[in-house]
Amino acid sequence: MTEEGEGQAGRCPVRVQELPPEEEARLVTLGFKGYTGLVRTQPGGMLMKARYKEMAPRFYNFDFRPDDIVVMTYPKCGTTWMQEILWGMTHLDELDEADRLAISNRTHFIDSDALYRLEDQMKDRYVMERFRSLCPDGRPEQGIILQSCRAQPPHLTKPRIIKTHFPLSLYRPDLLDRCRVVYVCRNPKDACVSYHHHCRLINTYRFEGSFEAFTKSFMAGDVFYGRFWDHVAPAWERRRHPHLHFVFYEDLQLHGLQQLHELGRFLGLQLSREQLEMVAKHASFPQMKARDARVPMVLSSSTNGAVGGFFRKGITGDWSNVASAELDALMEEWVQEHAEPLGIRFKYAPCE
Ligand code: PPS
Repeated sequence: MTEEGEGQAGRCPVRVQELPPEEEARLVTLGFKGYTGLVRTQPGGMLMKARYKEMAPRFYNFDFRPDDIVVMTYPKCGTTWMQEILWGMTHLDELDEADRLAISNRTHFIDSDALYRLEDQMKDRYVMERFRSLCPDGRPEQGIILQSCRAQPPHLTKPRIIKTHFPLSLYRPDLLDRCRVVYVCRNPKDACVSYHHHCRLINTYRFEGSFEAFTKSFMAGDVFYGRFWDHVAPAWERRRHPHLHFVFYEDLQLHGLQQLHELGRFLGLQLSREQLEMVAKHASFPQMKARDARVPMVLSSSTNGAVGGFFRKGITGDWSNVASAELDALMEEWVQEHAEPLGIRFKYAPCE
């Protein structure tokens, strides 16, 4: 099998094991109706679709380029917002293009090749057109997005903006020496509320249980991408690496322009205040939500429209609207147990 990054690629040490049928059945009973054919990784403890097993070496050894910008997040922590900010910063002269092409098609969500069924991916007209034109000899089963991303001509185009929810531990340890990574983190309470909504929305997960059952599964790492802390901790520990920029969703909301200024500096871009304001407006929640209504993102999996949309509320503190006092106490204990040793202090209110 040809692996990404041949030549310099190392052996892929990621171990991938099928979830025992009784464990899958337990999760289905809790309400995760779409949880069939799952695997768990070591390291990372990541829960994923079985397709990941054959693809793991391609992700691990993916050939990142020095000018790539990788957006890495645990799900629902502000990925799409950051994708739009980064795309805006690197396409200041062509922001209108966002009205023609959804953000999912202006960037590369490489996990898609493990997360979604091939037949669902092949229904996405834009994705397939891009794949056929960039990779005329490509074989879809070897990863449509991975191959399209790899085939994007270097030097002729802007930097690739690559979205991934896979944690650092599932990539080669020298990832940060090879490209820049923007890591976005959100307080786990609001991330959990947002993830609950997402799992009801997307049919890959098809969650039909209670919020309480979801929250307990979230804390146990029995949701796609596994435990929140296994994802956040490795990035947090490397936050001083010159190629890693660690951002909190809440800070983006509270100190938007300051955060964009620091992000621009990290990327080596000289952006004026007017340009930063332009990007902030371009990536604001109302603009992104309205744009999505005109040019919808294709999520490569059918959605349950009755549940609402992807751009839900975009606020900090929604947890307090939905969690009972008992559930909050449970979550708070769990947060303190893990956040304190790391020295992370999360913000839970819109104006802390
Ligand atoms: S995903 O599916 O994991 O890629 O989702 P992700 O993009 O990480 O997170 C989705 C949540 O981010 C909110 N969002 C925003 N908040 C503020 N400003 C902007 N521009 C913005 N864009 C997206 C989105 O509404 C989801 O949060 P919730 O709390 O569900 O509204």
